[in-house]
Amino acid sequence: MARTVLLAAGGALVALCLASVVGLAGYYLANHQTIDQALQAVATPTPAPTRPATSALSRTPTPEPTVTVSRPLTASTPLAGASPTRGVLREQWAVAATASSEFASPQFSAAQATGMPNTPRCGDFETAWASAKRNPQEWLEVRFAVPVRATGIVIYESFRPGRVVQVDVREPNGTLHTIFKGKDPTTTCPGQFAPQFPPTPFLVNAVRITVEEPTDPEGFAEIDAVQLIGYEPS
Ligand SMILES: [Ca+2]
Repeated sequence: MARTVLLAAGGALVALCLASVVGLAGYYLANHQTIDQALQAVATPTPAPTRPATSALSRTPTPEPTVTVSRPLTASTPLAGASPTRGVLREQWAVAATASSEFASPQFSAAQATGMPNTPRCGDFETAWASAKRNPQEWLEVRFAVPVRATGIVIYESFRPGRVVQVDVREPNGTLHTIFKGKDPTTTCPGQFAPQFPPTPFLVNAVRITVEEPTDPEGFAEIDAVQLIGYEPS
């Protein structure tokens, strides 16, 4: 009888211990689940309020104030496979300029077409050359520091593009040679008109660009910068 009682008491004790373990485990899991949920809530930030779509759609698109170089060659880069006698391919910006007329000075003067492009975007900006009013044709002539055998010209048109009708290159001795005459295909603004041609058999240190200026009220063609590409004799 006493043995039976002892066995029953032992069984009850074991059951009590098991119940305690199960209870503690449940408490532990329940609390850890809560902690995990709390950690997850901290790690996941509350999403920012979504702006109404109309706020973006109602904005007027603004052109990017960038000027893309159509031929990303760097100055003094040897041309792969070229004959050494051709020298080094150079890209250079104008260092001086004159024009048939200037809308104003120093704003809109010929000098505004020297150096790198600096007109922020398409538009009537004083950082580009603009001719005076109502002349059917006007010209801009830019000069470069290093005479080269020219093989390309990049004309940065920053307002009313597509009006170049002729491009001439000038030898250091003053002789002019026409390398383009026709319809400027540039339609984007700002845009680049970039005639390319075989290396000239003479050195070039200046470029003359002729533009047509219709007598309509649309405004003037404006040129922001001019780049000369060619081989500097070694
Ligand atoms: Ca400029």
